[in-house]
Amino acid sequence: MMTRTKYRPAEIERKWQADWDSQGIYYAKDDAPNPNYYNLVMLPYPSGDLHLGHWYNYTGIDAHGRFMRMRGWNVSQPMGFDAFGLPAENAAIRHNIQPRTWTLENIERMRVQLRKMGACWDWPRETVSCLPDYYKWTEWLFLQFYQAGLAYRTKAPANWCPSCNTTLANEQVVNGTCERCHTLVIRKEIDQWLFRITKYADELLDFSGLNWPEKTVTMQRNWIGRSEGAEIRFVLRVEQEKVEIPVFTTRPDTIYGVTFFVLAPEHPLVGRITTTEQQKAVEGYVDQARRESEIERMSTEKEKTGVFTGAYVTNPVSGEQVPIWIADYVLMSYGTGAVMGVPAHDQRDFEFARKFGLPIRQVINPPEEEPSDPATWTEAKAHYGVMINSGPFNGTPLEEAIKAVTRYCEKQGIGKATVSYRLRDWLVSRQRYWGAPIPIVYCEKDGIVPVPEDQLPVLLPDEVEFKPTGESPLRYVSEFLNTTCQKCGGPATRETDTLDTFLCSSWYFLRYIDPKNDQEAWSKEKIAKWLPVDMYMGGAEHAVMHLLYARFFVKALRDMGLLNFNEPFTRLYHQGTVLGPDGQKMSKSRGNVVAPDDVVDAFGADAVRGYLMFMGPFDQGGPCSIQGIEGVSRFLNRVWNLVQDSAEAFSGAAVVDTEIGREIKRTTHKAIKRVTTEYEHIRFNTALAGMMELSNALIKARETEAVRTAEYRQAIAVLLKLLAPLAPHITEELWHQIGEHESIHVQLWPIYDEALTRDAVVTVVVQVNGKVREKLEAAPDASEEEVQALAMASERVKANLGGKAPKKVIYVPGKLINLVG
Ligand code: ANZ
Repeated sequence: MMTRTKYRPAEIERKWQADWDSQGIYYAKDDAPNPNYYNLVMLPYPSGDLHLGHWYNYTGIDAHGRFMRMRGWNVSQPMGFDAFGLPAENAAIRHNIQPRTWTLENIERMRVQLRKMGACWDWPRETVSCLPDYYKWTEWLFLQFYQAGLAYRTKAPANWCPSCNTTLANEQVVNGTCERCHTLVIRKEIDQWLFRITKYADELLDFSGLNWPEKTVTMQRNWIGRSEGAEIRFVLRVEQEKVEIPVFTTRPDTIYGVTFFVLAPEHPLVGRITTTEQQKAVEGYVDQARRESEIERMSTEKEKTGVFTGAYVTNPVSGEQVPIWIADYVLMSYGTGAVMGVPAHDQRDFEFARKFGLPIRQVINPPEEEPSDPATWTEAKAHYGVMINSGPFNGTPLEEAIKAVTRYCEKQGIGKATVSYRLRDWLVSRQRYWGAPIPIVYCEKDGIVPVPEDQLPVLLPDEVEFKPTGESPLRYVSEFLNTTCQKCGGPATRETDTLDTFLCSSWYFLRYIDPKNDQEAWSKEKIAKWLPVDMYMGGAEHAVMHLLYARFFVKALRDMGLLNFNEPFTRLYHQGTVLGPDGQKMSKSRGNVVAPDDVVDAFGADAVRGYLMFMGPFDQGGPCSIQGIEGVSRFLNRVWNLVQDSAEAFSGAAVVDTEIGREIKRTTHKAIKRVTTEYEHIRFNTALAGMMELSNALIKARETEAVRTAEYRQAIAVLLKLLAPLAPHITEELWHQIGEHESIHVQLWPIYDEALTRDAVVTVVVQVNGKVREKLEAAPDASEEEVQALAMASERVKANLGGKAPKKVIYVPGKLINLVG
């Protein structure tokens, strides 16, 4: 006989966490007999504290991982730290602490917090990107990209944050400002390293076979921004010399509507073509444009600005001369940096022409419309249509127009069909200390020389001084900087920029599979056992950067022969966002932060986990409420008491084969079916609702004879198993209390009998002309036709109807059928 004890989460949670750790039940073997399931969550940055958002994300992956384990998969759910990056360096500048010390201390604190969640982390696979045994291979990968021609160095304009004193990737510029400090980003030309992601633009647009949120796929598509169109060369003479300026256009069919021409202010020809009279105005404008970010320049809200260069260019198709302007709405980084201005059919050009009094000429007539005077228009007509005012092309129908003009240009040798992408090459160098060193040296004689692989890693020196100079602090560490050239033995200097942390996080999921390998980055055989990742969970904010880079990495490494699959993440899931109790984003300044440590201390990890998953649909998130946590905590207490009070069920002989037992069995199987389906679809909230229903039914049954049936026993065991993925500690404890010796987390998921999930049969009374003649059993949802057929099968009923079909049938579903003869 068990004596009833109180549910004390703190005690049992600590106890079971230690037990699981010591047995290593969550450490996946590579050669388990059951199939492998790679259950991955985006690794955290070691900021020092797990917040409730982390808990939300990690409980979701953990509940899913545990569910899959119990369904027979060999699940690996690794954890690690994306440990290079700016905050550590900023802390170093602010508090005079070595970034490594700051980072490793934070990691230690977070490991403790991660253990408190009771998640099934596969700890032996842990990787920390700032440690030499990891970044050695980041460096090695850089060299592989370099040798494959996918890493190159060039002088190019970079987004530059004047406050952080560093370059930023396009993705790190938010509304024209630095994503970290919100300072306005400017553009600056410096030598930098880039990865040729654009080579994979087309393949990255192919998402076939991936189970990814549609929204993320769309965001990646837009980010890559593939446009089909044509490049057409306009011509001008500069001091007798013929100069050709290509434009990229998606609408060659509008070529007769070109009334002006626009160059990006940074276009290399601007200086050459500008007339003396216009020089001052042009220089002033160029200067001003340099201070603006690309995002600002592209804004559709911004009033159009621009300056006439004094030069004219010839439209190679119509032969017409049009003025050349410069304007900031044309970007140097897209297409060719030059645009043919068609104000009648392009909104930006329309606004520009209106602002500067340039002519607007309609050359496309949308279907079912009459041409009209552009002076009366309030906006451009961007639709496709029949070509008009277009010389020999007049009347070309909409379907033909683009092709016809493109073909003409190709024949004349003045242009060609082409594809343009928004995607730019990935800028990977940072003028920072706290990142993986770029394994390159510069020699006066031999130029760029890669560090030989057997000399990796290039170690980050510990002794550095942090000054926000805009240059990497490594530049001032002479022992690091000065080295010898591997080719000529002469003096050389090391690259002092370090790698963007997005590079470290583009391959960590490969290293998890073989984290201790000191001979190679990974063993291909081991990788083949686990990858691609079966489930990847993380925030939707990573839709373009991390998730695109990781896909690029896998494709590039495949082409280098280092991997043999095409996509890193087969299934992607974005959890929602947990908000403060006031429905606002949690922030210290709002004072609405719910700290996981506090609520875990008060209610236990299981209640917090359960609550987070019960709060609402997992992909939506929502406001967090303490009352909500209390509610789930009460539920767990009810389960605790239910199991403890069921002692009788687990002692003595069970009563078998009673109606009451069968009823419990049906309830149980229905619950298994419902909860299983909900878990399969990552609907933890409704899964938990199903468990609550089952526990309520069992609480009721406890008051009856049912408590002594074998089915009741089974039902309790089932309830614990269903709950185990969400509340791993309490279920483990109760599982042992009911006499089991092996962990509940290595048990198999309960299976249900479909037949038992249907409701029991009901008894239907059969009347003939109002008199009871028969009773029959039918499914409660049986239709009138089915019940009538069953009734007519009875000899008694047939006899009472005189062998005829009834004239009229009255059916009360599940209860009575009256056949009137
Ligand atoms: C003439 C034209 C007529 C255009 C028309 C559009 C409509 P997407 O679809 O985004 O690829 N463009 C080309 N290069 C540009 C640059 N560097 N900066 C700003 N705009 C640029 O856009 C392609 C269109 O954007 C091109 O087609 C060009 O304007 C403009 F009725 O050419 B179009």
